[in-house]
Amino acid sequence: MALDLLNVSIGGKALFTRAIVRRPGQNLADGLTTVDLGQPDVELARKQHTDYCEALERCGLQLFPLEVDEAFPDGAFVEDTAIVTREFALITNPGAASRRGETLAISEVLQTFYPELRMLSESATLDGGDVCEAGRHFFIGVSERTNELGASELTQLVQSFGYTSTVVDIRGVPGILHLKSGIAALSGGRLLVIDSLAQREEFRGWELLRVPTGEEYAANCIEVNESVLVPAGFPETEKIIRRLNFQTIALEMSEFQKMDGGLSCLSIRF
Ligand code: CIR
Repeated sequence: MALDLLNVSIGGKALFTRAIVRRPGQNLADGLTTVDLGQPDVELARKQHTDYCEALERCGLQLFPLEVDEAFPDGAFVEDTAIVTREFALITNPGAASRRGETLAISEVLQTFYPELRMLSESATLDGGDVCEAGRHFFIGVSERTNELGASELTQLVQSFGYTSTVVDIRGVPGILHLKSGIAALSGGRLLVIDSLAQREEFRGWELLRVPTGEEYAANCIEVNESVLVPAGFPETEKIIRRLNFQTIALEMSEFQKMDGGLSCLSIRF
């Protein structure tokens, strides 16, 4: 009998079974970035991406790799193009004009799993990096990429499926491109947060784990089934996560960090 891969859970926690990924193209360095860390080395980025994919496989995920498309230098950051839950898949309108066309390839894969793909209205923008799913709650960032209309349309969609949600305006928070550059949800109602978001009203009532100063990049980590993938080189944050009895997998991310990318943005997990 075929296993219903969209509905696997252990102890009530939904497990991911699949991930969509896309290797970085030769022109990765032509992508958008706000940081000044130098040009990425494409061969090293590809090695780091291979290690990332292997880690997802070790966590039990089946990979669905998209073809590299040199028309989209930011194409490896697939997370921004769709919001996928057990109940629905929404194709986003990425906030950067150069990234708009990335959604086509994602739609083609997702329509094989979801009979109907949800869409935003034309003037709504939304990047997946601004969407943080924490159990049955969504934090939705308004940022330089996600506009208020995008956040509001996603709010209506998630609420129609019984999720709760909070909009978090991160415009003006220094050093973060997306909401998930500064927070990560861990099971058990915990949020890993950078200092500049820790005092925000929107997170009251959640157990906050503060990312130590100097390790802010490590706020972008991802819980995948029994493990938490963390960027290598941020030992204090890794210790905080291990103390909660998670097993961690540390991955080198230097070349993606140069392009404003983190662990969450390299896959769509569902
Ligand atoms: C961009 O600026 O759009 C890409 N260079 C990086 C996107 C990172 N996405 C993410 O964190 N979700």
